[in-house]
Parts: sequence; C-alpha cells; structure tokens
Amino acid sequence: IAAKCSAAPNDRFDCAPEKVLNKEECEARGCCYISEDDGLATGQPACFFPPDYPNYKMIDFTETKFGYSANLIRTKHTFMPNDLMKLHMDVFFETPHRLRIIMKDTTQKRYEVPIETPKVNEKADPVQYDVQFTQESFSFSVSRKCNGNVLVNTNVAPFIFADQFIQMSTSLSSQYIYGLGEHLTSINLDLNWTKLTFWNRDLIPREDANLYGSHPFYLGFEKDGSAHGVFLLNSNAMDVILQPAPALTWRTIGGIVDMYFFMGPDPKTVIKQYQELIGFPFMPPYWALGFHLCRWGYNSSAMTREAVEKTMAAGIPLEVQWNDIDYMDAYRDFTYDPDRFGDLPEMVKEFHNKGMKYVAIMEPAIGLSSSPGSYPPYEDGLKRGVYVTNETGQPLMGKVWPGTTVFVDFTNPEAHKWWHDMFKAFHDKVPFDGAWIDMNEPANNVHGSLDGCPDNSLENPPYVPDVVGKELRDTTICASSYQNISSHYNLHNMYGLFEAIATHDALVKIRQKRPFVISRSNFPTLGRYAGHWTGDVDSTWKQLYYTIPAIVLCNMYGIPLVGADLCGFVGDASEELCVRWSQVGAFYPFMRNHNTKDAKSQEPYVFSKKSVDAIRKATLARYMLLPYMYTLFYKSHIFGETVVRAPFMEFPQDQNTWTVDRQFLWGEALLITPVVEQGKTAVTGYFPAGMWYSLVGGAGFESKGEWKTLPAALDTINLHIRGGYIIPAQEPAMTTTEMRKNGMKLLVALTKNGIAHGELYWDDGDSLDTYEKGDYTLITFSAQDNTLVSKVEKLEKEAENLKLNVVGLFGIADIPKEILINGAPALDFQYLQNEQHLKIQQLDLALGSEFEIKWSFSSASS
Ligand code: MIG
Repeated sequence: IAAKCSAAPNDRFDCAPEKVLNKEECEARGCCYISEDDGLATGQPACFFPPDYPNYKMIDFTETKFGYSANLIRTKHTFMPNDLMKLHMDVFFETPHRLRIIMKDTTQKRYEVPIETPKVNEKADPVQYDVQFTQESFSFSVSRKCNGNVLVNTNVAPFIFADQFIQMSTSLSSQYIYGLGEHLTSINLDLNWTKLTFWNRDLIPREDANLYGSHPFYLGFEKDGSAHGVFLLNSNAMDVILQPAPALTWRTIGGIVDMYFFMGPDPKTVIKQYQELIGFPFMPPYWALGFHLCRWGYNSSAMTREAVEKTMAAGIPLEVQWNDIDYMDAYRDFTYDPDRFGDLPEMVKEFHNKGMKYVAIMEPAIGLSSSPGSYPPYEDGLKRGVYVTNETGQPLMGKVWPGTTVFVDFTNPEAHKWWHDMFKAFHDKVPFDGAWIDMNEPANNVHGSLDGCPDNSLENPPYVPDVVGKELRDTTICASSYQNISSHYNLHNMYGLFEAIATHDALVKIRQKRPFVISRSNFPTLGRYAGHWTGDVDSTWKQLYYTIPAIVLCNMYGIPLVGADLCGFVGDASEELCVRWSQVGAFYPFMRNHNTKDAKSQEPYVFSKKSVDAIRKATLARYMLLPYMYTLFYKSHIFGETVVRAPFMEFPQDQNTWTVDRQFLWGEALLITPVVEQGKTAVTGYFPAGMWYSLVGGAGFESKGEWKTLPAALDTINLHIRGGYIIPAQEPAMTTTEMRKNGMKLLVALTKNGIAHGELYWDDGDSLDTYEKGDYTLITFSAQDNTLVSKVEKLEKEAENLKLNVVGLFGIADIPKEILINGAPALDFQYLQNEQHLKIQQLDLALGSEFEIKWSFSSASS
C-alpha cells in the first residue's frame, strides 16, 4: 500500500459513500483501496480518502465585527456532481459559550432551515472557545480555551460541498456522545461504525432505522469530564456516521453548513445553551401531567365511556380520555361517526363534568369529497390552496386512512388559518381539550403519490441516505413536491413541526388556555409547541428498556413532555410487562396507556387484583409527586432545564454514570430505578455518591458511588430522594383538579450535614403565560441546623388556599426531644428509626405564610 494510504482502519473515511467501488474505480477517484483479503473488517470503508485528496483552500481570511470570515475555493472537483467551487464562511462569536460557523454558496441563495435563531449584533468577548484554521487544505478545529481540549477537528478528512451532498468529518473528544435522535439506541451512542439516518418516517421502532424525528445535535464528553454540544442546523435527509477513531461524519444532501458549538462545560449547561438557541419548551397545563388512557379500537362512544368507568371503578386516577381515528366519520378530520359516536359532544361534556379532559387524534392527510359538498373541509382547503402540490401544480394525492388523500402544507400561512378555522368549527361541536397529531412525517400508504413521482434530481439525488426502503419517497410523499416555502425535499423533516405550530396556535386561539399537542414527527424547536410520544413501540421488554434513553434524550432536545405508550403499542402485552411498564410510565413526563387495534386489552383494569393494585400504587406515587414535576416543567419553560434526565447529566464527574440508562431522574432530586426485565423481583441500580432515601420503605444509605441491588417485588418501583433536596408533594385524588385542593407535603432529604433545599412553583395550571404575566407563586424551602423554613418569593391568589399538612424529614438520626412549629409544639408526629424518618402531620400551615419548623435532640445527640 502506498504510504499515503497508511491510515489506521479506525481513522479511514469513506471515499465511496454513494456506491460500492472496486479497486480500479476507487483509485480512479484518487482514493485508497483495501480489500477484505488485506484485512478489512466489518464497517470499515474499503475505499478511503488519502490525506492529499483535493480539498478547499481558505483565502481572504479577515476579522469581522462578529468573528471571522473567509472564502473557500476548490480547484479540483470531487466525485460528486455540482461541487461548489467557491464558498463563503462566516464565524460568529455569538455568546461567550456559543460559536456558530456558517458555510454557504457565494453566488446563489440556497435553502436554509426556516427557524429563527437569536440575532447577535457583535462579537462576544471574552469567549470560552478557540477556533483555528488550516489554509492550504482547509480545516478548522474548535477547542476549549481554558484547558485546550479539542472538541472537533475537521482535518481528519476532506470537506465536500456539492449541490446535493455536503460532507464534513470531525474528530470527537471521547467515546461518549449522546443524541442524534430519533433512533432506538442506548443512552451513549455506539461508535463502532454506526450509521444514523435522519428522514422522518412512520415505522415500528427498531435499531438502525430512521424513525419519526430528526435531531442533528449531540452532547459529547471530553476526557476530563467537561461536556460540549454540537448542532448542525440542517433539515435535509442526512446520515451521520460514527467510527471508533473516535470520529463523526455529517453527510447531508442539501441546505448549507450552519453549525453551532456549545461550551457547557457540564452537560446540564450544554443542554440549557442548546435550548437557549432553539427556544425553551412550552408550559403544559397541569392536567397534561395526569394519567391518559387511549386505544385504537374504542369503536364507539359506548366503548369509550366504558373504559372511563372501569378505570375509575378500579380506583385508578384518570385525567384524560382519548379517541383514536375510530371516532371519525370515514376517517375524515373534523367529523365524527354519526352512528358509533353520535353523542360525542355529550360524552365530552360528561367527561368535563367528571373533572376530566378529552383529546382526539387529527390527521394531516385530508380525504376528498366523495360527491360535491359531501366534505366541506376538503373543498374549503382546495379553494384556499392549502395542499402540497405536484409538478403539474395540482394537489399531490396519496393514500391514507380516508382512501385517497391530499396533504396539508402547513408552511403556507393560509393553511395555518384554514387549520384554525376547521378546528374552530369542530371545537364548536365537540369541545375537545387537546390534539394528538399523528402520521405527520407525513406517512403515506403509497410511495410518493398515487401517480408516482417525477424523475428528477430531488427524487433521485446522487447520494441517498440510508433510509428504510432505500428511496426518499418510501412511505411518504414525493421529495420533489411543492410546499409554500420550499420543496418537500428540504422541508420533509419539518413537516410535523409546522403542523404542531399550526395546531398549537389554533388551540390557543380557540380555547384561550394552555394548548396540549402531542406530535409523532419531531424536529428541533418542536418542544416550544408540543410534546411527543415515541410511536408504535412493540410490547416487549427490550422496547420497555429503550423508552428510558428515548425519553431522557427527548428532554435533552427540548421536548420534555414525552412518553412511550404504556404496555407498548404493537402486539399483546403480558400482565407482568404491563405492570412494569406502568411503573416506568408513571415516571414519564407524559403518561398514556395506548394500544393498537387488534392487540389484547391492556387498560389497567383488565388485570388481576394484584396487578391493578400495583399499577394504582405507581400511579398514585406519580400523582403525589406532581407538584414537583410541575415545578420542573416551570424550570424547563423558564430556564431550559430538563424534566427527566439521565444520571450522566446530573453526575458528570462520576464516569460510572456515563452509560447508565436503566435509571433516570426527575430533576435533581428523585432517582427512579425500575425493573425492565421479565421475572425479576430485585433490581440493581447505580447510586452516585451521597445520601439516598427510599420512598418505598427501607433505610436510607450513604453511597460512595456504587451499584446496589434492591428488592423490587411486582408492586414496587424503587424511588430514591437525594440527600440535599426538598420535594413538594400533595395528597393524590382521582383528578388533578380535585387533587390541587388537597393538603401539600414536603419530602425533606438531608445531607449528612443536615442541609436540604427545594422549591414549589404554583399557578392556576391552565391560563396562558402565567409566569410571563406574573400570575404565579414561588416558594423556596431550606433546611439546616435542625430547622426547616419557607420563603415566599412571590404569592398570587391560586396558592392562597394551599395548606401544608405533612413534612417528612429523611436523615434524622434519632428521635427528637422537641418539635416546634412556628414556636408551638407539634401535635402529631412519628419517628421511624430504621428509615431515619420523621413524619410530622396535621400541620395545617398556610403555604402563603412563611413558616419555621425546628426539631431538637436530647443533649448528647446532634
Ligand atoms: O397507521 O391512528 O402511531 O398511535 O393508534 C397507524 C392509528 C396510525 C399510528 C400511531 C398510533 C395510532 C395509529 N396510527
């Protein structure tokens, strides 16, 4: 082998991404070739770039008001058609912790992702990053100023920018990177020649497949435990290749290079900085956090009512009942079946009278009128020109539930208005509370359209990412179809996002309350408008496990309101699986049991008493903790924090946490250690250093950072509160409306030094912009020196009736001699020696007034 071809296998970058080449063809390209006989292992490229492969050269480098700019010129073509021979690069020092690098055409405007990002007027100074360039063979590297850690270096392979193929490879700073969803993966990505494809797609989730969403963002660790983030703001079909070097290759088939770097330096800060860019999540209504029940196959209002009644009879709190497409008349949006669902409006009102909410599914594929006037929404939309069109300028026709359908183009402002008008008319009849937007990748039962797709460069690009079905049109609409702001080729991955925005806005206008939207398709910024569920997961143990990294990563993408279908969607769930899944699901931010049409019933009430009891117990544990979860949603909305998080996000300095993905946390304070395997009555979990107190019984313990095996009978999901934190909680009830009137509790978990703190955010739970308008209450709690005090940072009327009834203190070594509540002796308390738990009851303290609880011990103890 020639000396220039001596790169070690893990450092080779594929020079034949678009097709398999033999030795002659590869060398004709100017690349190096290794055959299997020469020792090529699985995943490694046979044809790879030599260091002297023609690359761009950097010229005209200047300092600008924002950072730097330069031009990149290429004199030799690559193997991809339509190379851009001249590019312009801008480097923006946007904030001290955020660097942006843009590369685009100098002559023509190319498609850019239509998402508004914060405007920056001048160069930040000082900054935490350093960016260096090489000129002759262009490359750049980004490093951390304070310690020189290199985050990325693009010198590992040549940069290619052709009209329909942009490729940039970079080094990675460690083997630990997280993100690049939506894929079925463990929490940290496998760098052993993994290809992750981005092209939103309707598919039963499986490994190595493009799924419903695309997030070209990752968080990476550096060897010393610092963390950074990298975001390629690009919505085109894409492959990302990970290799053990460690290195990463971005390969997208359109748009521009618009890359952001976030300096952290810890994971939570990286996530905040990323969400600062894409926007913080919307504040969900309080009721969104209750238990939701759905299935495909509630074929009538009678069946739907029956599900509600049986759930209630089983003593399971039910907040929101849903209907799938069954309610519709011939699967048409904005209709209901007159026979099976003739009394839908009355049913919804009944649910409202029970204090419940109702959510219905909506489709982006619109059925045609079977005869003139038979389906006005379609005809109105046709008149208003709201549909995606084909090359002849006619609405593109596909096939979904209603038979032949057209597809709404939500990038068209008129479609936005039309969607609202249709929602409004339907809402006037059926006062639903939220919308479930499905099939919005968009899914299509024919490939492309009923008339196929034209043969052009958008349909058949020179490089097709590794999409399921091998063609962009597979199970969706033609890539070359027309949308208002660009081609579907460019906008496909954002189709669901635009629908979510339209739906969010319609609900706000119609209900004048906080909107509730759950979307299947997803893309960065979705979390500003909607939540997400993880689609058609199988009812298997493996899929149950995968939901944990999935919901945690979705939180990282700024979509905190996320869950997977409890008990799984596809296939029959066994009773044991359903119980375990309900326990995990009780700790998803969005908790919905949903099932496919032909699978065995899996509502909580169908199981044995023992299982129903277990499901109820987990559900009530969730409900008890809702004030804490709601406070976490406030923190996500205002500060860009995650609601649920992976242990690595909370304990980055403990490298044992970097791969833990069978446990997760609510905020900083609650560690959830579920059973996700069949037939187990014990569970092994990792406990980072510190004090941990069990909420399900048993002694608290101090961990040095260790694995621990805990009992986990079928009715138990292990929950631990972390020393140093105070969790606001409340007595559960059958609906959150009722529950919000109940007495509050504080769970106080002391460190070894007897310290803890926490907070409660409270508002009416449903009005728009309560935080923004100042209509909220914020109370902080802190414990030290055997004293717990509250501080009312802000009080508004909703919280005036809130009473604190119970304080549970964890980490009390001995029975106190005296407990004083605002100076008066406590009336009712209990001490459990083994748990080191002191429970003070019947407090009846108005939370709106600051209080002080003091406990003291007989002289000798502390
Ligand atoms: O082709 O509406 O992911 O939750 O039950 C299936 C029927 C369409 C897919 C959704 C699923 C829903 C189902 N839908």
